[in-house]
Amino acid sequence: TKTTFFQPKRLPPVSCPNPASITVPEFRDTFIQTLETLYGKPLSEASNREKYEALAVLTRRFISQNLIETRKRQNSEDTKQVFYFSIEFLLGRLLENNLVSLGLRDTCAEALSQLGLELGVLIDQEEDAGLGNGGLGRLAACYLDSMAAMDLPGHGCGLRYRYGLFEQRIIDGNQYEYPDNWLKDRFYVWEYRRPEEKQLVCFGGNVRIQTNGKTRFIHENYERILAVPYDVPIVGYNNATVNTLRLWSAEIETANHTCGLYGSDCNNVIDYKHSVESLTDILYPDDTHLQGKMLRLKQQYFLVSASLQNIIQSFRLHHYDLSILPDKVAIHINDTHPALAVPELMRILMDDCGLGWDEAWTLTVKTLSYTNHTVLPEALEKWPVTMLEQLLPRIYMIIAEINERYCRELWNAFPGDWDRIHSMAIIADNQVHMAHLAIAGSHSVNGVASIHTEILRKTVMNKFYTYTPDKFSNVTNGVTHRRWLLTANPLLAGLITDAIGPEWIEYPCHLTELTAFKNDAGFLARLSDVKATNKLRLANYIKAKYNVVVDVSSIFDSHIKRIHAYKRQCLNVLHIMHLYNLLQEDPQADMPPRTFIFAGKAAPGYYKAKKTIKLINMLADKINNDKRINQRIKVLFLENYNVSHAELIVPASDVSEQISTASFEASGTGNMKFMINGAITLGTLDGANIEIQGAAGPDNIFMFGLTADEVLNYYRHGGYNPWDIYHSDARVRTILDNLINGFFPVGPDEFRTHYDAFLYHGDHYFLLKDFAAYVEAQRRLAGSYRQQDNWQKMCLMNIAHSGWFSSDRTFAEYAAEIWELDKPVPLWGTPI
Ligand code: 4GP
Repeated sequence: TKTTFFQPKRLPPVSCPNPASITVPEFRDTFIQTLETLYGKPLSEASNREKYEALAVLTRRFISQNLIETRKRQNSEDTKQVFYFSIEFLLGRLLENNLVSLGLRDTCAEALSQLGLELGVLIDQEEDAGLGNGGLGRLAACYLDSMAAMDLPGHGCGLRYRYGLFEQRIIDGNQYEYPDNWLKDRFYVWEYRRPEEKQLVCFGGNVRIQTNGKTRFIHENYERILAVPYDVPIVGYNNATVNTLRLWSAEIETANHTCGLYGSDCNNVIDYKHSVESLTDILYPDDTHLQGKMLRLKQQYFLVSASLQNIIQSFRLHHYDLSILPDKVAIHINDTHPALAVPELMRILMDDCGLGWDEAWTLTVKTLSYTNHTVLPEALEKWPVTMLEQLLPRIYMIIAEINERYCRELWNAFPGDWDRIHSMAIIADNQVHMAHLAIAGSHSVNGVASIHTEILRKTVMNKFYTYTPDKFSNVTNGVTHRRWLLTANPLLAGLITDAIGPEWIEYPCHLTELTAFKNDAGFLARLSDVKATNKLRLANYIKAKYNVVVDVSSIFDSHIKRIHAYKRQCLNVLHIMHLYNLLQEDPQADMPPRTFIFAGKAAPGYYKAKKTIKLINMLADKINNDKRINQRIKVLFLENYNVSHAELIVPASDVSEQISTASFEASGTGNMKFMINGAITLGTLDGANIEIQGAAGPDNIFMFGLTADEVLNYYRHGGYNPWDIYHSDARVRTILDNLINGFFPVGPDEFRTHYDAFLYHGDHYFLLKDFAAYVEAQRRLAGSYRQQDNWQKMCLMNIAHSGWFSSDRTFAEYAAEIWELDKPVPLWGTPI
């Protein structure tokens, strides 16, 4: 099966005051002026960090004008706008991306080189904005890029965390978490603080019901926290569009908190200030204790309340008639974290705007839509009723009323079916089920890959699907090919443009034109050269940072993502241990050299994931220091995985490990980044891997292992017996014994959790069950790598069919089918 694209309609060109018309000398001189103005020192005395900031400020000048124009245009056109609510936005660095979008990268590089400076060095001065954790947050960032590039009026709404997730350091093989002080106590060049657009968010207190005349709910005695927005401009590629990511920061409302209020002890005010500001200190506060849980809930409400108040105020500036709200505004709930948008929008429409329940409910549902990103039960959020009652009394009243009405509706549809109603209720067993709230309060619910949506329909959300099938749809994820190919892999981007012209940058479906080169030996050789150069770049980084020399002719096999049992980094480890044992037995064994690259963070409270990091590092130590082996295999764990590291690793990888237990990975997006960069997927039939296989063709991917149906079927029948495999497969027996028999120079209990999980807890993620198939797939892959002509052809076919996985396509689907934006967007059919 092959990709079939419906060619997108060409959209009318947007007139763009072209910053690219600036000449190199002008750029150079303006850069020097900017630096001198900022720091009052000559270039010769400035640090690299100062030079970076000057360059970023100069770049921002080009952006600001377009930002002003875009705001003006979007307001005057009065078209429908999207607001994407997300607790995470994993932006990464912005300088290079912005230069590329503005068409300034080459001018800038040339201007700097005339000053004896290297653009790359200054780019490396920028911290990653680590305002996210994983796939969901990076996806949100990709969508922002696509919205701006497609000139869609869409904005992100999030929180401005003072600290990112954490900075991971590996010490003696263990993960240690350090504060990710991404702001470095300096100014963040890319943001505009807008205190005049502040909002007040209220917590605690009580609700007084006034019943004389119309019933009114008066929230009183609450704590007021100021939400101050910081706008990060999101620059469209080669158009004049600049959208915004609005990040809210918590501040004390100084007018009401003078020293006097606390007697003469001013320190109390300072303490209070710190406690208020700590609301937006960190992403995902530790929720293993009550205080942390409360903080998370507070953050979620802070995000939705500030954003919604802001949106409704802006709407009312231009419209009297609230009934057209869904024609002008679409609000998207990215996973359940912003699900309090449902009751908060109800509150605003009723208490602040004076609408009745029914009208407010109709508008709320029409305005909101919701995406689910995971089927992991622990991620489906629930909040204790008491916590909501205490922290958000008015919001809780509204949720209770929504629940009451929803259950009544269900009773009418399924009279007497208490079990069903209980399992669908928004409030049950003293808990508020956020996914249920999001489903009830949205007009659209979607999964993020075909198989994921099927699983939602058939199992996790089956009862909701049965009740309201029309709400459910699939929108397979995508990634921005502009960051992940054009910016991160300029050599490959250049090669592609030389071959098929630059249209693919705005219309990635044009990448299919590359198939014409699949038998062009010269082109395939150039493709191979590009990969070799990228591998060398990564090898140099590894040498400089870890003092490990890797063989650039080896297969670079990368497994980079959050560390989680279902993502099965351990399956990869088992295979490497197996190769090690093979080479011990037969040092001449015929296999191409391999470099196994791991990177990823483990959640701080996730013991087993942290032990997995230790296991990988112990294995790396053992192999990399074994002279008999280390010319054949190397293992690396690259610390502090983030967007910038991915931008270095992905273009340099030959193989993309996507080996989650089938049915667990909702979609995956790393798989798409690798595909776009011509790495070959080694994967299970899970998430978007299935669609990648459909697009690239089965000959251009290595798939193995249980299907999702098989996995789910095992669960229905109580799992399987891992001891059968332990006893029947000597390879497995040896490796598992190695975990506890002193093979690693650690105590016997170091990896006991893993050993026990395999053998005594039923191997929940089916690693042993999939082991033989994985080893075989690895063997086939290694064989293929030796046929370099064919391998390069496979790489090419992946790149050629990766356009469908651009977030431009995904976004077009959301825009047309879920948000019903006014602007026509190109739709591309399906990849299979
Ligand atoms: C992730 C999913 O695990 C991943 O499969 C998916 O590609 C991504 O969302 C974007 O849809 N989920 C999360 C999360 O990041 O926190 O649940």
